[in-house]
Amino acid sequence: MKRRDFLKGMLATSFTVISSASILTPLTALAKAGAKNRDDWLTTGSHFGAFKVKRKNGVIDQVKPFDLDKYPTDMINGVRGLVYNPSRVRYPMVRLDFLLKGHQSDTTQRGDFRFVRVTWDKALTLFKESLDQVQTKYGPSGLHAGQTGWRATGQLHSSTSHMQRAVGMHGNFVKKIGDYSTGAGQTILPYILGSTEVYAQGTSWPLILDNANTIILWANDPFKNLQVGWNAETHESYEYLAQLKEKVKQGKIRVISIDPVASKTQDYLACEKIYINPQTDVALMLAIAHEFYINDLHDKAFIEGYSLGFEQFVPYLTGANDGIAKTVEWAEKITAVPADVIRSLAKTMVAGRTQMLMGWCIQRQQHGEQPYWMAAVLATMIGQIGLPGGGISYGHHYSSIGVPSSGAAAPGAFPRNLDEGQKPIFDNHDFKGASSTIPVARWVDAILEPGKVIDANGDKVTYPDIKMMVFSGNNPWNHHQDRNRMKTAFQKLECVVTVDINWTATCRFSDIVLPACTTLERNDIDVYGSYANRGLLAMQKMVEPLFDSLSDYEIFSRFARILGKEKQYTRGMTELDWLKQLYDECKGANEGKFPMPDFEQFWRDGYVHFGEGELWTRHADFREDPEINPLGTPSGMIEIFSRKIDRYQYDDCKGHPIWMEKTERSHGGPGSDKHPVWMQSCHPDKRLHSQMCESEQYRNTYTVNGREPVYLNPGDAKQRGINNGDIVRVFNDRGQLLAGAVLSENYPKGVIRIHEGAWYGPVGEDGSKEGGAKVGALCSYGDPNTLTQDLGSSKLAQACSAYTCLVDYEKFRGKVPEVSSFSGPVEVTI
Ligand SMILES: Nc1nc2c(c(=O)[nH]1)N[C@H]1C(S)=C(S)[C@@H](COP(=O)(O)OP(=O)(O)OC[C@H]3O[C@@H](n4cnc5c(=O)[nH]c(N)nc54)[C@H](O)[C@@H]3O)O[C@H]1N2
Ligand SMILES: Nc1nc2c(c(=O)[nH]1)N[C@H]1C(S)=C(S)[C@@H](COP(=O)(O)OP(=O)(O)OC[C@H]3O[C@@H](n4cnc5c(=O)[nH]c(N)nc54)[C@H](O)[C@@H]3O)O[C@H]1N2
Ligand SMILES: [Mo]
Repeated sequence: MKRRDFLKGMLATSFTVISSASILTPLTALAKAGAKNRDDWLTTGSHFGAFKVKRKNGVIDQVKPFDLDKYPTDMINGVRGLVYNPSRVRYPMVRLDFLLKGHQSDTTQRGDFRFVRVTWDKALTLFKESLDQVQTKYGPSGLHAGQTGWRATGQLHSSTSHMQRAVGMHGNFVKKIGDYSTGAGQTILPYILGSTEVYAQGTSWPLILDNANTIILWANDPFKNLQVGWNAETHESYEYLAQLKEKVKQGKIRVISIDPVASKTQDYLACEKIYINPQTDVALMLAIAHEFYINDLHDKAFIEGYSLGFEQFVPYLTGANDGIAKTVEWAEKITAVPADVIRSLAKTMVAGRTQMLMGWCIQRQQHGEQPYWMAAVLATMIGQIGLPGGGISYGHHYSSIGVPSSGAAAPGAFPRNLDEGQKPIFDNHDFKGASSTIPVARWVDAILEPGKVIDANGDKVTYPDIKMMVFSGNNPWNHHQDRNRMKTAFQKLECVVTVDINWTATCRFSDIVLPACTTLERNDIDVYGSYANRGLLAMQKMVEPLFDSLSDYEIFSRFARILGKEKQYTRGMTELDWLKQLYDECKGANEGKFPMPDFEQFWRDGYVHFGEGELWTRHADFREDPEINPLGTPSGMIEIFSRKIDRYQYDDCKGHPIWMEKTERSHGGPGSDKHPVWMQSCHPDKRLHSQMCESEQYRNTYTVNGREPVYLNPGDAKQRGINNGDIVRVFNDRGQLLAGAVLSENYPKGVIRIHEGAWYGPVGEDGSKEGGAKVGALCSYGDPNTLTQDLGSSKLAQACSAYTCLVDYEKFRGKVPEVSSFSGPVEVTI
């Protein structure tokens, strides 16, 4: 849309623009809004860690780590800014044209950021009426409320559960399967190793440290990624990483990191590194397997006793069936790992006890199933699966996996589904032939191509015709790929509702925006220590909800009241009733094993500690007796060849792992003649996805010229005339963004990094927020998903492939627009 058309649109209705600058109230004024007077230290928890807070004059003043957290993350310095920041949603708001025309609104205006403040009653009534329209006109296949995400910690206020229970009381809706994190991995591994593996507890760190001779960190940066956890973190893994660092120093354990970039973990451990061309790991793995095979280094007894299908795989390895032997020389050409290095790596891996620790990033790419499968084949050939300090793990970089679990029962949560016997108002299960569940990363495809039939994990999925979406506790305009494609898709939606704390880009592209409060503005409980399940934490309310924001429980209790179902929704219980009940149930389940005081005592103490856990080796039982303790695969064995997958007859996921070229690959691969640079959008060092980006002062500690950093190879940057601190335009045929240059030798030639979670802030050619609605608009802050590819990993998992992405970049020489991401909407009145 041209600026002129905008003005025309603006003249068509009469409203006033309230300066968007008015959103930027001074911090102290914000802080005082709705604060209460209690000045003692209180406990609470977050993905960033458990911590304590002291208030002064009813305002959050100081934050310090929880007593038991010996390795707090730097991000704790950003916690205060989660509450007090200019990006908060202050009031329920409705997009201008939606308020005027409802489901007949001009959806090309969606994203122009013009919103009108309304009351809670008005907003929730509009929400309900929209659901009525969609259920009446289209039925449940017209509504998708199934996306999930990283919400905040807390078992009671878990926001997606509230939204889904309440919306579920109105009617049925489309849901998702899988997640963005491990979509390819969690789909392939049940066929190979019998469970998702990615979310399973792993071999205890002390056993790894005592028994491993070599640790392979494959696409893995635990030192960065263990800073956050699914529950309230207490960072116990860092104690083990410190011990590992010492062992590396003493030469007792070799750690070899295989990664295209120099990671934070490499730097911390001072370990060995092998550079590999991005997206080529399967070729390296095949060459290692080939090396094992031709030198007779593989464990034939283990392969024979614990796996199936090696003999179908060997002809591919040797080239007997395709004419290409997967030799070290063959792999060197693809991976840039020298043949000698591969030979010596293969020898090292069978020389002693070798623990492979896989990161998740290499399965968020096209054919992401293959490296995970092939890594399992390598571990099988080495023959150490089930031994302490040997075998393979797919999770030691995540949420304290590998820290021995206490074994205590964890608390339950607020129910996501309807209670037994409850029925929705629109009790309709007719999805009109479409699937009621779709792969998590394929919803934008569905909006664009309703009715299309795709393959997914041995089944057919028929895309529903989605007309309305509801989001809470997730940020799809962060997590999904290819912004401009999303924009086109969103123009097809009649209504989008988002519940969030902040004016994220998802709110910007919504019609109804409802303000939730932060965890610090409500009471809750959660586990601390994530997978270690070390204890139970009281998450004590620090201040009253700011502005018009409400807790998720309160928002959806009010919504249920409008549906005439408040009692059904709340079961007649208050926030405190629920907390007490969740606590008492947990206490009951732990009776006699893990003593817990009564609720009041627990609340005063701030936590209850469950104690240490027992050491454990993954797959030890299977190793001990594969017949009594079979894996969950069809055969009960490790499946090097999967008959089941083979029968699907997919061209992009065959019966055994193979190397396949990507649609986009740097270093001479497809597409690199046009856009030569691989962009990795790894998980941020200073955020949890998009969360914490709103924490303004903390963000200012790492931004460059107010933009998200783009990490560049110094040689590549110099060739383009770029210096540290310059504003860079990164682009491809899918989109364009601005980011701030950081030159670093950690990034090799042809590789750049922009961390995911950078807030999307599109602006028009005139730099206006309104112009951000246009397809192709420039992102003023640096969201890498402006550039990524929206492509299923394969017909098997259909998972997110964000890392199959080529770009180019140049010094930005135009008029630099203001960052539009953080200052909220253009508030208008009618
Ligand atoms: N390019 C690229 N894209 C990626 C990835 C990548 O590596 N590269 N990684 C993918 C992965 S692994 C993941 S897990 C996803 C993450 O994607 P998401 O889980 O969607 O990301 P978050 O930023 O954590 O979004 C959580 C949202 O919930 C809101 N929220 C927090 N607490 C509350 C609450 O109490 N109530 C309500 N109502 N809302 C709340 C936050 O403000 C935030 O907007 O991103 C995926 N996308
Ligand atoms: N600080 C912080 N920690 C987090 C999160 C966060 O947002 N912030 N998010 C959490 C979540 S939801 C998830 S899913 C996990 C994500 O965990 P991962 O997906 O494992 O994490 P990443 O840091 O994205 O990537 C890990 C490493 O993989 C490397 N890599 C990328 N592509 C390739 C490749 O083709 N080959 C090889 N060999 N290496 C490659 C990267 O250079 C990087 O060093 O992290 C969790 N931990
Ligand atoms: Mo994730």
